[in-house]
Amino acid sequence: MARHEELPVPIFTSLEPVYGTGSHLDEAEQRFNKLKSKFVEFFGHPPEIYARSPGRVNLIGEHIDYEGYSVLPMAIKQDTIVAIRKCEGEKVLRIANVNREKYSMCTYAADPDQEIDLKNHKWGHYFICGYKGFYEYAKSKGIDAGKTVGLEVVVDGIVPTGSGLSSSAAFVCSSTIAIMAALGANFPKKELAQLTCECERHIGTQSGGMDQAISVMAQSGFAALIDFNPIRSTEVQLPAGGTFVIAHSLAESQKAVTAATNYNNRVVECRLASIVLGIKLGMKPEEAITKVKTLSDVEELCVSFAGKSGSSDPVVAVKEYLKEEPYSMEDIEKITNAKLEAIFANSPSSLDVLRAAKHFKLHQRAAHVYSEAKRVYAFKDTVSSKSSEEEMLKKLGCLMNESHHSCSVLYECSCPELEELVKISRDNGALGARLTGAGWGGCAVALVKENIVPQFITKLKEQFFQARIDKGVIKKNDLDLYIFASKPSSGAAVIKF
Ligand code: NG1
Ligand code: MG
Repeated sequence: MARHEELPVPIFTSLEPVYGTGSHLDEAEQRFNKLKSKFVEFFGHPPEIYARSPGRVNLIGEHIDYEGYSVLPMAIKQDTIVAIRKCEGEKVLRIANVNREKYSMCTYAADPDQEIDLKNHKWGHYFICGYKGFYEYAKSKGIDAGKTVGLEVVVDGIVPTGSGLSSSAAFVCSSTIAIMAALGANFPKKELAQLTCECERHIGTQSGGMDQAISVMAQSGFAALIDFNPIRSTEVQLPAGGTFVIAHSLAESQKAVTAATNYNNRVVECRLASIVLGIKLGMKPEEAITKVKTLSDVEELCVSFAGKSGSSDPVVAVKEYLKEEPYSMEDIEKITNAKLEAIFANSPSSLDVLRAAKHFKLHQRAAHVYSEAKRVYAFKDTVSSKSSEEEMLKKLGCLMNESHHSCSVLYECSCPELEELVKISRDNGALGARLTGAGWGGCAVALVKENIVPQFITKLKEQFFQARIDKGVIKKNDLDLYIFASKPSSGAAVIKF
């Protein structure tokens, strides 16, 4: 039997297979009805087909997907739904949103080769990522995508934006799948995961592939271990007695805007750390510069070095060969024998990083990546071990706490609000709590025993959110958008009523 990721995106004729039954289904039905009536209101006729793709919470494995290491997220119920219709006449893409006040209609030419105007950020750009991605993929596979046609689109996203829950991937994946369905194609899920990851990079972040992979491939009831190169997803059954509670720090992280100093900066630091490690461990500088792209590329060298001291831990090589003090650009150029600007000449977003950076913390970033990669496997091994549920939950909580500490101290991607939220979570009985997603704002995720979830949520509302309600940062009625328990939800789907 084919693995599920080899199969195409499922096409359903009702909402039940996606949203289950009960209040969830009722809510979904209302949203789809509203989406359809907005479509009629904007374009004068109903859509042909719908697509949906969920956000995700990463349980462990932060900032390591782009270094080639496996991660362990689960899909959440919040998703983006897209209604679409081809229009043969005008070659225009009209992208509207049910929330017209916040997101006004964006119009683009129906041209797959158009460049995205990064200096002028618009919400519709994420749709264009998917649009370009669809045609790039079709071209690379020799699939005839037919003549380009105009598209009418309405979007409704309920994954909170800038929250580390991957509203962007939910939007890019649902858009790509809607385009694919409207044009009568259907690609295997793992190909879609790869192509949506690549096409989201048109927005200017050098992202890894975690978000798109889980959004496309998630299976209801399971978290997933996602491996890269090639992309693969393995279901992970979480212990029934634990619940993951997601809470928003209310600091919004605008990744597309802060890329040069935050996200892309870390990607560049990891690349430099891997090149320097490669050279210190015997590679010629030119060889390291051309061949080494990620820390996983030099892991074997690191491990064989560590082996001499009886260890198998690549962090041993990091301690030996990367100094703790930040590197200046000149420090690194002495080692690489090349200008950093030349090394990154083909990557405009990396050149932005070089211009913005004062120094590079190679030791800390590499130590985080190698240790976090190990924690992912420890997490996976713990849930599949024979330990009692009590012990299992305790161990998972510890791993989450260690992950947070590493993100906060070594990777420096936390912020005061996240630190406060994580502390309050632990003080109120969380077995573990950590920032989730890219960080610098957004959400924390806490592992909480099932039987204390309601009181845990009440305590967080009192101790973290109440002061923010008093200051008018959020409205009391919206609280459930900012703190909620989450079960593993299902992945992307096409819906044709
Ligand atoms: P968020 O910020 O949650 O969308 C980002 C990246 C992931 C991963 C995490 C950090 C994108 C689309 N996603 O997630 O690939 O690197 O940060 O673990 O950039
Ligand atoms: Mg994102």
